[in-house]
Amino acid sequence: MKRFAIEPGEREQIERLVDAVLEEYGQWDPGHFVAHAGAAAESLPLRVRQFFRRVRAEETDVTVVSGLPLDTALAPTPTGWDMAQKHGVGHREEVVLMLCGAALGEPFAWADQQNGRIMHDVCPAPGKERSETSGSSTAPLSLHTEDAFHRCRCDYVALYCLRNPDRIGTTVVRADQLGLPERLAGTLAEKRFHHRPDQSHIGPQGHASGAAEVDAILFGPPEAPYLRIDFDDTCAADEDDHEAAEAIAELYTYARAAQEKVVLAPGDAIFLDNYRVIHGRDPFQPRYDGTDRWLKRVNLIRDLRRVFVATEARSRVVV
Ligand SMILES: O=C(O)CCC(=O)C(=O)O
Ligand SMILES: [Fe+2]
Repeated sequence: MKRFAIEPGEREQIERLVDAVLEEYGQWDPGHFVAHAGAAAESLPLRVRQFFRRVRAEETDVTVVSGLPLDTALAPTPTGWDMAQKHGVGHREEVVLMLCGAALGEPFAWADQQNGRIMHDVCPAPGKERSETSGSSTAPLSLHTEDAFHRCRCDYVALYCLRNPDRIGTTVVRADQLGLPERLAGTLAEKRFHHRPDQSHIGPQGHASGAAEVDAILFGPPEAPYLRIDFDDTCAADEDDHEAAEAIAELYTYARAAQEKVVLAPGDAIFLDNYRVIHGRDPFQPRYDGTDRWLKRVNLIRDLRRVFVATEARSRVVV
């Protein structure tokens, strides 16, 4: 886990960069700007760019950057991502997250998530309180790696906090901290698990992008392991495989024991390595009065070609 504080001079430089981006690209459209974001991110302060290079090289599991610029005239929190899309709110913060994200990876999106938008809004939505989507509130968002079911799942989830008045925690479990016994790690490393799509990818017709995969939960370098798991949607591939089902339950116990909490403050951005960290969110009571918790979110992948190969198109939107 690494923390990085933006200094006042750096914040001013970033604010000027946001002004320049908004001026140069006219009507703000993240879907259009994204192709230019990597080049624009070269104008972030040098210390910031160097920091993100180190995060990438060292595979830092959890990174929190604080003191990023926030608009003093920030709009009220929308009641759900669809309202955010309709009213187009938090543009300056979208530029900030797009630039920081592009300093770490390549932003991309999902056709069936938030209408294919590249920049998501994470805020409570009426009727979604107990859903397994980012619009939930009174039910906790249970532990998951993002889009665990898909081979194109992101390398990083980037979240930028605009409001968090009740100091609601983002929960994180770092793979390095799990301390799994060898026997359990061995079972989890076998391809005995079905990674099913989560609710956020299932539309009214029950469609989900990409076939669900049968794979391991634990993989990669044993000294710094990778994982893919969604405790709501990962199950034993064979329903008679009780050992696999038991291994998921055991992993959950270890995950809960290793769980940490990061409370994001306005102006904080968190970058979760989606191969090294399981995450979720504590429950809270929504108010729907414009003051609710509100994050911007973007998915980042290290190599855009993984997306091009999966979609068979030079597109940043996975269909
Ligand atoms: O709201 C949070 O802190 C985390 C939400 C989440 O899991 C996500 O947006 O991917
Ligand atoms: Fe998530």
